[in-house]
Amino acid sequence: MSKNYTLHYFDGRGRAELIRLLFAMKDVKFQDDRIKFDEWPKLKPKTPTGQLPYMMIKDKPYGQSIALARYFAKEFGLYGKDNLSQLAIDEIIDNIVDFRNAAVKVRFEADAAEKAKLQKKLEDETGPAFLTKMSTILTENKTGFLVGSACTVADLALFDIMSGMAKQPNSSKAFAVAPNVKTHMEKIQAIPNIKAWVAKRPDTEF
Ligand SMILES: N[C@@H](CCC(=O)N[C@@H](CS)C(=O)NCC(=O)O)C(=O)O
Repeated sequence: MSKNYTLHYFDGRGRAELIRLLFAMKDVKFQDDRIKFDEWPKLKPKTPTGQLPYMMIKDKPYGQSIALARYFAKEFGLYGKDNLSQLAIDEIIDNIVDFRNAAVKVRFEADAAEKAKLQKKLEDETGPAFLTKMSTILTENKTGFLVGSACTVADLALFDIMSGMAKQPNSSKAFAVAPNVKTHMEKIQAIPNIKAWVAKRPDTEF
C-alpha cells in the first residue's frame, strides 16, 4: 500500500499534516518524504504547482493540500454522509485555511512594525472570531464532532490547527474564548490511531 502513496513536504506539520492525520486515522501506510530546505530550490521546478506538499499517487504527482485531503477523506470514508454534510465540512475547512493563511502571513512578515500589527489583529480579531465560529458549530451540532455524529476530515483539520496553536505561549488566552474547542482537540487526540500517530510523529517546529 505504501508504495502507492508518497507525500512530499518539508520536515514539519504545516499544510501536510492533515493528509498525514487522514492516513493515521485509517492506519493506511504511506511514504512520508521530508524535504530539507536546502534541497528545495532544485526540486521546486519539478513539482506540480511549484509548492509543497505534493503527493505521488500511483506514479502520478498531485499538488494542493486541501484537494489531496478531500480526495483521501472520500477514499477513507471521512467526508460526511451526504452533499449537505460535505458542504458543512468544506465550509469549516475553508475557514481553517483562511485562519492558517492569516497566521502564516504574520510568521513570514519581514517588517517588524507590520508584523506586530498583524499579530495584534490575529490575536484580537481573526483568532477570536475563528474560535467563536468553531465553538458555535460544536455547540449547535451537540455530538462532540463538528458535522454529524462521527469524526470527519473537518474534525482532523480543526485538531491539526488547534494542536499547533496549543504549543504557542498565549494559547490559554486563545482557548478561553472557546473552551469546547479545547475539549474537541482533546477528544480527537484521544482517538487511538491519532494518539499513536501524535506520539510517534517527529516533533517539529511548525
Ligand atoms: N495552496 C497550496 C499552498 C502551498 C504552500 O503555500 N506551500 C508552501 C509551504 S507551506 C511552499 O511550498 N513554500 C515554498 C515555495 O513556495 O517555494 C496548498 O495548500 O498546497
